This record gives sequence, structure tokens and C-alpha cells, in this order.
Amino acid sequence: MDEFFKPSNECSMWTGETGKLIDKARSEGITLAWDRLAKQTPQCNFCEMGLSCAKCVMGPCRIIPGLDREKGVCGADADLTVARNFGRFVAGGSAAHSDHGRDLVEVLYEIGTGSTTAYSVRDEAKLKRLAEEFGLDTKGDIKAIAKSVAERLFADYSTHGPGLAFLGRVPKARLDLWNKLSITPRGIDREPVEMLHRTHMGVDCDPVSLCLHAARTSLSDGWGGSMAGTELSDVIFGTPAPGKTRVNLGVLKKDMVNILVHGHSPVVSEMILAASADPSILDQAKKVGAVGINVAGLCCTGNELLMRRGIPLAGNHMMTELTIVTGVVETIVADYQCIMPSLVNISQCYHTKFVTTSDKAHFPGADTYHFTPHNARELAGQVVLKAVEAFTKRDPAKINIPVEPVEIMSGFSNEAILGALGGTPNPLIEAIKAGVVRGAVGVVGCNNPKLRQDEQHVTLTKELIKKDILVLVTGCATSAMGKAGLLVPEGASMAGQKLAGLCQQLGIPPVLHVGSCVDNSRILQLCAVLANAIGVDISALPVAASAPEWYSEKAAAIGLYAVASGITTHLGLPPMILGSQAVTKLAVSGLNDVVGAAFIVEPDPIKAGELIDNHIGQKRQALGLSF
Ligand code: MSK
Repeated sequence: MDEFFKPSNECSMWTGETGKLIDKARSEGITLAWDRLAKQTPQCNFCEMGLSCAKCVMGPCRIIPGLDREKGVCGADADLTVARNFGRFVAGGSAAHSDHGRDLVEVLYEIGTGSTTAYSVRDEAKLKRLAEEFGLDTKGDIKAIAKSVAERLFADYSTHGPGLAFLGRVPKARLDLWNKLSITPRGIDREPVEMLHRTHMGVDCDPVSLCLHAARTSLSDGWGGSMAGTELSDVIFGTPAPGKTRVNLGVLKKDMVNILVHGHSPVVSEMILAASADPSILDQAKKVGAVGINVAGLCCTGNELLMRRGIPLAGNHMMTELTIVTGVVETIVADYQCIMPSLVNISQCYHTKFVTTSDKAHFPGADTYHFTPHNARELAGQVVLKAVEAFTKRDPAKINIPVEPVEIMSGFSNEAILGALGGTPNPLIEAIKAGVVRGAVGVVGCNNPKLRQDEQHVTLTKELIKKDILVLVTGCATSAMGKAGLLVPEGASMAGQKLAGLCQQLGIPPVLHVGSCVDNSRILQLCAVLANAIGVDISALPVAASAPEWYSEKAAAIGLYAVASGITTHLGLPPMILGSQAVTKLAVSGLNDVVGAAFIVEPDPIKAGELIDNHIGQKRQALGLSF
């Protein structure tokens, strides 16, 4: 462990909008995630190393390799304990993404059966392409096609379906490898459930077997649940196309009713957006003295609306508490995932209403609305009206919006990227061959209060684009990139000469925003398209992934499905596996021999940039290209 970075949680190092609002929160006696982290430090070393086990009541056990507590009560040693814990961690992340994807399948099914009119198919062409890809009839009316696509994807969630519908996108060499290793995902629900079974005491006692099943579980997310979430969100709400919007706390407006949508699913937030444009509700807003209703996003629900509607992004994970401290947020509308329970308490210090909308995500103290596809329109109107009421309760003495917004460009779906290239990946392949784009890296994921917010994302990305490596960004890294000026074409001035020239020619930023957490499946698909076009496995491509500030189980699932798909992945913080030398070695090197990719754990973003650059250079050389 000593060789790894020990993070700092010193709040005093903050500057800019974050620092100003941390100071304001402190002056008002409000406790934030950084303060709670300080109180939790030092954190449990056994848990940090993956060496504690509370999975049965013979325990809890703490394993101390090399000393007199080498095994838990059941006889599990360090390797098995770490592998079990990691397997469950990945299963949690996969289940979260995939259950989100299921919600989109359910909405599409309701559209198909005609039992909801609140939602419709906005991208009929994409729905038909999916139906064709799945071998379904594309000639019926659009509702019939919606129903059959939904039914095909429901089958993917079961254990006895025909095999995941999206596996047809996987390059043959990769699929053959998965079949050889017995890690081809069989069902989206099956793999995480089997992981819970395998990690029950007395089932799978082989750390390697557990790690391989963790890979299979993550693949059921990446090529299953997440991909369904992305593709059906596009079908129902529209496939993103490039456009401009803004980012940071400056997108909040003093003279407007501010509603923040938070979480991951576009299902509720799209309805809130529609209700906020309702003329009768806008009249109410004017009657209480507001000039209008301003909807802005947080975390990945924010990314969903940003990509498709150009709705501005107020902030990422570590900004969520601070948005309330501005004193101008009337309502936070939450769906699920990455929503700190502390938001309820902080809202109560202000006039802010904290509203929950999912039957899966209850927050004691919140205003609870149980949204379904049937009542969504009506409930969205009620929520927005409550926000208008809350506007009258603002305390002017508490208002502080410390920054002006920054412009960004978003909306780079695969359809948009390939469309801009004339409908084929060939121009991108030629640019890679010529070294104009030396390679591509997906910089994805969260913030973590253990790290200086956004700094790892931005520093690493600047290093990569300097080396003519194109960056694709998703999730909470997006705000970081936007605030640093990397999501506008002018950001090309920070790139290497060749990449900068291409960006100028195409009018694009050197960092392309491709969406939310589930939209990492877009990156998988793009890699598959490139690999298939060149005729190689994904592991042969000059690409990598990075989650420099990750925190969540979902991020672990994303990292593992990237590696299992052949994409070497950098992590800024190690997962809780360091208590097992065998599992750690497998993660950082052994997997190269198994799936042709592995994890790089490196806290220093400059060194991480060098390692990723070197990896890309080696992949280029293996393809017969210049380093
Ligand atoms: S919201 S999983 S903090 S990216 Fe997707 Fe952000 Fe990470 Fe949550």
C-alpha cells in the first residue's frame, strides 16, 4: 500500500467557486462531504485493503496476512476475501447501471403497448436500425416495432433469453476469447445475481474464478444494461447532435426559479423540463416575481439533458451539496444513484425543496413523488409548481452565485461523430494511421473528496491532447473539462499541433463530450466499429480509458468491462484489492495475458499521461504505425 498515493482531504486548498462556497457553508455551520471525510480519517485499513469480511455472522473477520489472523472463521484467506469483496463491488455497479437500463426498456414497452402518452419515439430511424440489428420485423407501425424491441431487450435481462442482443456488435476475435474463457455474459440480471451466489460463504472459493466472473458481470453491464440504457434513451428522447451550452454554478439565475435535476435517468427529468415550459406554470412564476423557470443539471441526469437538450450543467458530484449553498436553488429533483443523503439536511437549511421521484430511492425527509410512465406529466407539473412557490421563500441574505458560466460544446453521439465523417469510420482510421490522431482515450467518471476536485481529470487530459491523443469524456469528468475550457473548439490551442489542426478544420473541441455514465457504452461501440473496420480485436487499437477521480461501484464495473473488452484502463485511486498480492497482480499485469488489457493505477496525472501515451505508442507500433 505504501507505494500508492495517500490522498489529502484538506479543504483549505480550494479556490474558485468551490472554495468560496465551502467558506460560505462553514460560516453557516453546514457540514459538507470534505468535513465528514476528515472526521472519518484515518479510515479502516482492513476495509481499504479489501481484507474485512462481514458476509456472515461467524464474522465479521479481519484478515492479517503473515500474522496469526491469516484466515477468517470460515477459512477464507486474503486472496479469497479480496476477490469476494471485489466481485460484490462490481456486481453492485453492474446492477445499478442495468436496472437504470431496464427503466428505459419499460418506458419503450409502455410506448409500444400504447399505455403511456407522456412519452413517444423521437428517433424512429434509430429504433428501426435497432430492430433490424436484432433481426426483428421493421415494417409494422412504430409502436409495434417499439414493443418488439422492448420485448427483445427484456429477454436479455432473463436467464433463458437468446443471448444479449448487442453481442452482435462485438468483434469476432473478442467474442471468441470470451467464449474460450467462459465469460460471455448470458443474462443482464443473471451475472450479478450469480456473483452474489458465488460469494456467499462456501460457494466459489477460487479467487481467479471469482475475478473472471466479475469480468463477466461487468460485461453484462457494458454490452447489456448500459447499452440498452443509452440506445433506448436516444430512441425515446432523441439521439444527441452537437450543440452549445454552458457549465458551472453560474448557470443558476438570481431572477429565475431554479430547478436542478440530479441522478442518472432522463425519464423524469425530461418531464420536468417539459413542465417548466408550460405556459400556465410560467405565468405562475411571473406572478411570484421570477422572469422564468431555469432547469439545470447535476451529475449524469444533467449529462443526459445536456447532450440532448443543451440544458446547462450546474456541477458534478462534489458540487451537488454546494449548489444548495448558493441560496438560489428552489428544488432538486432526484431520481437515483450518486445522490448524497446529506442533500436532504442541507436543503432544510435553505428554502430548497428536495424531491425524490423513484420508488427505488427513498430519502427520509424528502418530498416524495412516485413517478410512473402513466402519471409522469401530471406529477412533473406539480413538482415545478412547488418550485415556483419555493421561490417566494428565498432569503436574499443567503444568495451567492460566485462565478459566471463557461460555454461548452456537447452532443457527440456515435451517430454525430460518424455522420460528421461522412457515415464511415474511415476518415478517423486514416487520421490515426497518419498520426494526426495518435489514439483516443475515454476519460470518465466521478469526483472523490479524497482528491482535489477536477484536477486529475484536467491535468491528465491536457497531457493527453498535447500528445495528439483525442479524448472522449462522460459523466462527472464533463464539468471539469468544461470549466477548464477543453470542451470548445478554442480548447484546441492546448492540443498538439496535429490534433489542433484537425479540430480547427472540423470546428470541434479536442475533448468530445459523449454523455453520461451509461453512455460509456457509446465508447465501447465506437471501439468495436473501429476494430471491425480495421479487422482487428479491440485490444489491438491505440486506445485506453481512464477514471482519474472515481469513487463508485459503477465506476469499477465500467473499468472492468473496458479491460475485459480489451481496453487498458487507468485508475487514479486503487480499488480495495491491495490486501491480496494475487488479485492485485492479476489486475495490473496478469489480465494482459488473459484479455489483452489490464489496469494502470497511478495517482499522478502527469505520470499517468506518460504511461497511457506509451501504451498507445506500443499499440500503434504493433499495427505497423509510427510510435
Ligand atoms: S454521476 S458514478 S459520480 S460519473 Fe454518473 Fe458522476 Fe460517477 Fe456518479
